[in-house]
Amino acid sequence: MHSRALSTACALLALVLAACGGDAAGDAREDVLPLEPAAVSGTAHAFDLEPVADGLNRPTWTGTAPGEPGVIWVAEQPGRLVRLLPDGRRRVALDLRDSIRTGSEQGLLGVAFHPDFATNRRLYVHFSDREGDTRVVELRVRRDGTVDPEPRRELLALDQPEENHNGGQLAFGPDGRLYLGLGDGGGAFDPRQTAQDQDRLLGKIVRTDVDGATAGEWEVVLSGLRNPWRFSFDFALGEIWIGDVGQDAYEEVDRVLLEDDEPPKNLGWSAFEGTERVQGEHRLDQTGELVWPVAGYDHGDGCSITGGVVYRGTALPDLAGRYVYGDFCAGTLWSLEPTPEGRATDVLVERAKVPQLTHIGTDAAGELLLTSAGGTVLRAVPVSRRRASGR
Ligand SMILES: [Ca+2]
Repeated sequence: MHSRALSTACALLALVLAACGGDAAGDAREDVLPLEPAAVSGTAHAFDLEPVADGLNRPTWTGTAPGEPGVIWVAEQPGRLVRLLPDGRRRVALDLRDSIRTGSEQGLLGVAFHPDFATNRRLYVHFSDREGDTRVVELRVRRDGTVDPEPRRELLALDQPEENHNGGQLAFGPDGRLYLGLGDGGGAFDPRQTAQDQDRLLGKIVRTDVDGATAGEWEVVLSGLRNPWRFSFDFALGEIWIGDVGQDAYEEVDRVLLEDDEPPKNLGWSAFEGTERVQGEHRLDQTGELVWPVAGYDHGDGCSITGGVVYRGTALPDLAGRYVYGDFCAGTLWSLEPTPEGRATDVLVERAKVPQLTHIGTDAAGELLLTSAGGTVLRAVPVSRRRASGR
């Protein structure tokens, strides 16, 4: 009786252990039920689009510098930074074309101004060098608005094994650190298994303290990313929103609370694409909490997500507090409502479209600026009363 009870207990324990994972490294969360991403619940017409500039050469990013609200900066993929002045003129502020290789996913990919730019004039750029490897450098903007092309500092030089999945976004977080999104190194299905490897920067969101003694040392903040082309911070809630570009099936919106006292959270790739287990030998690292996408769409609705921003402007009341994102291929734009539980609901398809959408940013007032690789920058503006009423 006693021994039967013991053997039953052992059998149960064996089952539990089996469920906990086959090997010592463990796949302890293999059987965890994914949280389902929010699905589209309707359509909306929260804004129209108005041209800001056209004729640009494959623009990848648009933004403004602290202390200079009237000037819009645009990054062109082949390596120029262009300033759009309030009077309509445009000026080339920086030309790195001789230092950059441009491919479908290579080139000038990210730009960030130091939070104290108004006084220190420091600018950071992320690009693919002539060998196609990742570089992040610090530059200085002169008083006349041009940029000294000679880097003050190089903050990152990282080998890129393939042309694709170089990440892109460069942005300062609520903690004043400089954050960078890096893809898994490219190819298909993360062939080098980098995204789950905590010892590599590829397939991660990483950060460095540009103002400290450790500038240029990059710390992994989030792991398990495939190609975080665009991400942004919601400073109001201390969260990061990421558009992680999918493989064959699913484009992800990821929403993560930044918690410095926790190990880097794990967004799942390449063990998971969306909520689906990737077939084959794709290890899931056990270090950090596994985070499921809060929304997304399959390849019937697009092919490559462009992560956006939580709207904190004032001109578009229907978008207040909502996260806006889109798809590069379909040009579709969506918005969703963040829930207090850290998830998402009320996903709406917008009427406006931006084909070849590379970036959704904001101007100094928090209003949306949308960038198309086709050469245009657009502003989201209130729906005109005439059109809204159908007259
Ligand atoms: Ca994921």
